[in-house]
Amino acid sequence: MIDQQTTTAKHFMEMEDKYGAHNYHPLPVVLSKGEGVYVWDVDGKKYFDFLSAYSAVNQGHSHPRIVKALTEQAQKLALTSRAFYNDMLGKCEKYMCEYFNYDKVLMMNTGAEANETAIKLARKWGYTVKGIPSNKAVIVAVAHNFHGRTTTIISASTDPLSTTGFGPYMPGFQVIPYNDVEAMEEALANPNVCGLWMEPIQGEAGVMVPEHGYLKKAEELCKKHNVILMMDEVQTGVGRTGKMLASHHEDVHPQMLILGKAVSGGLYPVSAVLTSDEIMLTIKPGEHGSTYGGNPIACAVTMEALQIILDEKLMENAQKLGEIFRARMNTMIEKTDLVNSVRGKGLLNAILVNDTEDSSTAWDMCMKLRDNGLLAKPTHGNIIRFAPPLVMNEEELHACCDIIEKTILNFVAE
Ligand code: IF1
Repeated sequence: MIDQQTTTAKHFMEMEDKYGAHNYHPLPVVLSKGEGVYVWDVDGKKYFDFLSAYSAVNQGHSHPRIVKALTEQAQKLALTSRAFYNDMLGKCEKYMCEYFNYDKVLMMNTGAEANETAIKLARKWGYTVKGIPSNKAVIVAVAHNFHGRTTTIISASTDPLSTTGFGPYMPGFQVIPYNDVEAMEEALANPNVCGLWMEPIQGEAGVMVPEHGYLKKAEELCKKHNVILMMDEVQTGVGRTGKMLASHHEDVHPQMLILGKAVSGGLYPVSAVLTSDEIMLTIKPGEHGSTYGGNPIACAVTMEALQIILDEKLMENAQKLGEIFRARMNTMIEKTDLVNSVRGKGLLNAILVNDTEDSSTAWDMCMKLRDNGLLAKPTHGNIIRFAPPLVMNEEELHACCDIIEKTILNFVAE
């Protein structure tokens, strides 16, 4: 089938190909406008966004309240660095600590930086409070994790795509199987372990939801062995799974919470680590920082983005629409053998395509979805992640399910 891309779109794709790093393989669509649950391409075609920039746009594209907060602050005071105080950081720190119920917050910019900060805090606490011998601290990670792309973070990765060709790797990480309590109990008994580092639902791994009770067991074992539970909620947090945090599905309050993406509603890069005084105060002045971390614009945007989650009841909406979505997908799955299953919580879901990981079936399905007005992208080979903005309404969700059902049921593997 002749690709529907026009010369305009091809022009933009060719520029990226010629002048940009080839570190992504984007779906061939060139976007130029976003509003709420919709994006438009350069030819004016409208799409439902079913990826939400990997769950950074929970509040919808260019939410007017966040745009207003960003532009007003930008016209007042954008960046002071932390060399001086300003009238926004303390306000935002107070807001976030009360919002998530922690003593202190350290603001950074990207999810990777927040995870790097979490590693440094856990190690520092391990040495100065738990009494682990110098340079012997171990952080336990779980297989198929994704926490970012830095050389330290990938040192705990089990994904060859993340690790191959980027060694030598940072020592001090032990990887155990995900969703395996026995392996966890054994690993945490090591007195040199300072942290257990995980996602409550593994996004990149293909929306892997652990069995109920796994997170609560992790919290209990961390308390038993005096280990910090470092919960990466960069992708699952801020209402995405139908609760403020995915941890809340098991009433878990992680000792250390790692946030990013939707904490700033897709308008500005903001990330954060929240934890107790005992842990946070192990880092002293001059031992960690960032030029842009917690700048006035970041603060204005973050407070507005988080308030919107509450004001527009986006957690509740994600819970309700997620149940409808999975029910619709299960009805579709009964009519085809092209898709095996649907899984997820709230509006973080994925379908498992009935083909091998290295097949192009999931990709080809996403291309047809694009033609039919819905944008999504496979994670690993045969898994398609579906994660629309949480501002979607029921009518729009059913329209999206109609598109997905029509596309899948008419799909002919090429
Ligand atoms: C890419 C994945 C998703 C994350 C969790 C930390 C980070 C991420 C749980 C780092 C970032 C993004 C990064 C982006 C694609 C996307 C992604 F496929 F990479 F894994 F969503 F699943 N913790 N995830 O999901 O945050 O530094 O990017 O701000 O790197 O390709 P970041």
